Amino acid sequence: MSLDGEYEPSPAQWVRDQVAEYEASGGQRANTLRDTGLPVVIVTTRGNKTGKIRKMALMRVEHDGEYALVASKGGAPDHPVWYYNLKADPTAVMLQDGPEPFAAEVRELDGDERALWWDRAVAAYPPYAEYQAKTARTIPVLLATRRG
Ligand code: F42
Repeated sequence: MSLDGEYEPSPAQWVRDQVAEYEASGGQRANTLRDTGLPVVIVTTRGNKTGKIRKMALMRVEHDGEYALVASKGGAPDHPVWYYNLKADPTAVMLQDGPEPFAAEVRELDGDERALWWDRAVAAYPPYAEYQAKTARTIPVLLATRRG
C-alpha cells in the first residue's frame, strides 16, 4: 500500500538525504538522528494545499506497535507544516520503521493521554523537554496507529 501522487522531497537537505538513504537501504542506514544513535522513523503525508506527497524523518517513539509523532521542530515558535497536513487528512499517512512502510492513521492527543505519550517521547529523545521549554506553544503529540 502507498499514497499516490507526485513526491516533492523536503526543501531541507538533511531531511531529504535522510529519507532517501533510509528508504534506499530499507532502514538499514540513516536510521538515527545524526550521531545521537537515537532511532528515527520515516513518515509520509499529503500536502494539504498542493496534494503532493511529503516525507520527513521523526524520532522513533514507539510503544506496543503505536507511535507518537512529536511536532517539535526543534522548539521553533510555529508548528511544522506536516502537522497541518496530518490534521487535514489524518488517514493519508504511511509510517516506515524498518524495511517496509505501513498505512497508518493519526489523532492528536490531549490530557492524560498526551501526558503519558509525552513522557515516552522524552524518554526516547530527551531534547524534546528542552524544545518544550523554549517555545510558548504546546508541542502537539499525534498518535499513529496501524490501519487495515
Ligand atoms: N521534526 C520534528 O518536528 N520532530 C522530530 O522528532 C524530528 C526528528 C527528526 C529526525 C531526523 C531528521 O532528519 C529530521 C527530524 N525532524 C523532526 C525534522 C522534520 O523531518 C521536519 O523537517 C521538520 O519538522 C519541519 O517540518 P516541515 O513540514 O515544517 O518541513 C518544512 C521544511 C517543509 O518541508 N516545508 C515544505 C516547504 O516546501 O516549505 C512544505 C511542505 C508541505 O507540506 N506543503 C504543503 C503542501 O500542500 O504541499 C503546503 C503548506 C502550506 O501550508 O503552505
